[in-house]
This record gives sequence, C-alpha cells and structure tokens, in this order.
Amino acid sequence: MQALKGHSMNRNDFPRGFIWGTATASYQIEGAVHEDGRGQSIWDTFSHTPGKVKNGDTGDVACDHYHRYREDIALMKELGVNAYRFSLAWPRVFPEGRGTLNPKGLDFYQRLVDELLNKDITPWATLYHWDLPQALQDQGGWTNRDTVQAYVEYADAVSGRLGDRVKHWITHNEPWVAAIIGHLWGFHAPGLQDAAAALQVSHHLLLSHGLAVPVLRANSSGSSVGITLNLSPIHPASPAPQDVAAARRQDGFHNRWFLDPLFGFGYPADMLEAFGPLAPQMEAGDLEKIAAPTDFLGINYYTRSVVKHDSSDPFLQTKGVRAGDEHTFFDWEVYPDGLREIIVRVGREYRPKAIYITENGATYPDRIDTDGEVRDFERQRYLERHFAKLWEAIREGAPLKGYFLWSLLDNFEWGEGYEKRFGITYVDFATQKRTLKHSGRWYRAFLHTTSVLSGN
Ligand code: GCO
Repeated sequence: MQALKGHSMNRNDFPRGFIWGTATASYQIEGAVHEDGRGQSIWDTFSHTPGKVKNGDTGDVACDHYHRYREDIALMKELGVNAYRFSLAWPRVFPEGRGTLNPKGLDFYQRLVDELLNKDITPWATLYHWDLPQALQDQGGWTNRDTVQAYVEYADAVSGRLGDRVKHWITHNEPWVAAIIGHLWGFHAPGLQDAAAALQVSHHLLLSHGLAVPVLRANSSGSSVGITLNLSPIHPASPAPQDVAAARRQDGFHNRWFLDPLFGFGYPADMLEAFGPLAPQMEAGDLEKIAAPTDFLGINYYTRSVVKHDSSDPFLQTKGVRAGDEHTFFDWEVYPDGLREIIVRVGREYRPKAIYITENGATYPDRIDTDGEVRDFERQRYLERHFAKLWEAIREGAPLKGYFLWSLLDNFEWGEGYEKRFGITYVDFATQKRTLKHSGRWYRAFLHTTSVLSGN
C-alpha cells in the first residue's frame, strides 16, 4: 500500500474506468410534492404527522431540485463526476400506486436523464428509496404481498419509458432500513412497531427486487441491474463468547438476512431459528425469484457497529455499544477500515460480479463563515480516509468498480429533518442558494487532477 503514501491521492490512483459519482434520493431533494399530478407518499404522511420529524420538517420544498435540476447537474459537471445516482418518486409515476400512469411524472425523469446525458454524466436510477405511494400503504403497504406486484408494474412502466437511456438500475435502496426502521422501530415511515410485519416487509422487498430484475433487463437492453444494501461489519464489544454470539446474531440480522437470499443461499438458518414465529410467510418459488442473478451489488457504508449481549432486548438480545473516539454529528463512529472490511468480505463470500459503493459520507454541524466559506475539514478528512480504504479493497482483489458520495446536496435527512447536513454542497434552505463546501472543492480537485501515476 506504499503507493498512497508519497503524494495526496487522486483519481489516477484508481483503475481506469472507475466510476466516481454522487448520490441523492427523490424525497430528500425534490420538493414540488403537489406538482404535475404527484400523489402522496408515506413520507408526506409521516413528515406531516406532528412529532415524527425533528423541528416538524417536511420534504415539501426540500432542495427544490424538481425545479433546479439543471443547476444541480451543472454543479455535478463542475465537480467532474461521471455518474449520478438518483431515485424516482413512485407517486409521481403512479399517484395511486398502480393503475393510471401519470405521464407528467415520468416526463420529469426524462428531462433529468436527458440533461445528465447531455453533460456526459451516466444516470444510475434507483426505483425505490422509501417513498411508497400512500394509496398502497392504505392497503397494507409492504406487509401486503400485492404491493410486490404493484412494484413490478411500476418498474415496468419506468424502464419501459427510460430504458433506452438509463442503463444502470438499482431496484431498492437499503431494504433493511425500509423494513426495520420503518416497521419495527417506527422512526421512519410508515412508523409501525411490529417485528413480524417488519420481517414480512423485508421478504416482500426482496421478492419485488427479484421479480423486477428480468423486467428491467427486458425493457433496458444491455443494462446493469442490482440492489443496494446498507452493510456494516459487526464487531463484538469483547471477546466473551456471549458478545461474540451477539455479534453473529446482529450480523445475521443486518447483513446475512439480505445477502444470503440474494445470492442464492436462502435465509440464514440461524436467523430463521432466532426469529421463530416472527419469520416471514413465503410461497414456494420465492427464494429462487429473490436470487435472480444481478450485475452488481451496491453497498452503502457509513460506520461499523459494535454490539454486546443484552438479555433485556426482547428481539435479538443484543445491544449496540458506543465505540471509538471519533464520531460524526450523528454520533456514528468514524471507522474507515470497516469500508475495506465489508467490501472484501462480500467480494469473497458472495462473489458479486461487481461492487459499487452507492453511498458513503458524513454529517457535521456545518456553518457558512462570514466570508461565505464552509470549512468542513472533518468531512474532507472522512472522505480522504475512506477513499484510501477503497484503494486497499481493490488491492485485496475485491471487484470494486465505483463510488457514489452521499451526498451532492444538504437535504432532508428523514427523521432528522434538515438539521443533519450530509452534502458536499451547502444548501441555504431559505434561499435555495448552493455553496460548494471545502469537501466539495477537495472532491473536485481529486477528480480533476492529472498528476502522474505512482506506480501501483
Ligand atoms: C440511506 C440513505 C440516505 C441517508 C443517508 C444518511 O440510504 O441511508 O439513503 O437517504 O440520507 O444514509 O443517513
């Protein structure tokens, strides 16, 4: 790894063709919630329910990206990224979830994609980043198996329209979060607290992924199709056997519960046993469908987790422990080596054809200084250290092909509202003015540099 020591890293240290991008999600940036026939989503309902989101914030306006996408794409161009990961709002396309298509909703994404292509930025479309149409939630949402079919119809409509120009498809973003935070912890929409429902939702999300894969391929010839999981190394708080066992359970719940079925191993036996009667209802053939071969796996990585045994936890008898001495504004530990660890492990154990980091980034309490600068050196440092780990993972043989920084813009951070800023661009939400932070300038310099290769 000595090649990285002598100079500051830049894109030339990475293999030719490595993808460098930024990522966002529809509800977090678009705003325009009543525009052009968009229907209501579960996040509209949730954010407008008093007490659910910090400071009563909602995505009603967000970054107003729906109207400012040209400016935002110009910003990406200035940064020098060659790909952009965004998500589509299902209720713009089918305001009632299924049935009557709203062409104006699809028109927006067509304009967005065309503008990206004009600027030589490759669009990576995520179909589902949590904004389920409320009309489907009213029928049980993801707990209802019919929603799987509605999702496949939505995937069909979107890829039928955009499949000639979008060639990278991500079916779902972080099904663990949608299932667990949305249906067991209740901190995200739709705000349920029901373990059996949460696990049933996880199964339906995976099934809908598997059923959408062939539809996307059929509508978008030559495209790459994958799914994005939020994965973390899980470390025991101590070498005590009880803590080691707790870490194994947590790994099963957080990582293997999704990875195993996606890669054809079925649900992990230890977790089926641990969940007992809470385990999801399945039908014959579901597991084969979930294991539809994909072209890549997307991994979102922010931090590791450290856990210990805790018999008072009714679900898995585990408890998270605060580890390390460096943390972001979310109190997530800064742990760059976890990025290398999870990439290398997934590459070895599951053999995906390719891995992309589809999100990685950090929140810090940024402010605009009186001279108009945002000096977010901690975020820059976070990124530098994680980029070095991407490099190490490649050197260890992982099929890592690209990286998408979360996020292009400060945006609506779900239950945290606008308080937690993840952008490399500062957004003044009162004026919608965008200001590139120091971390953004650092990324731009990293991407533009033409310095010589250092022999790796
Ligand atoms: C995620 C999310 C993002 C969050 C980010 C920071 O997929 O978890 O895609 O929407 O904003 O992770 O919490």
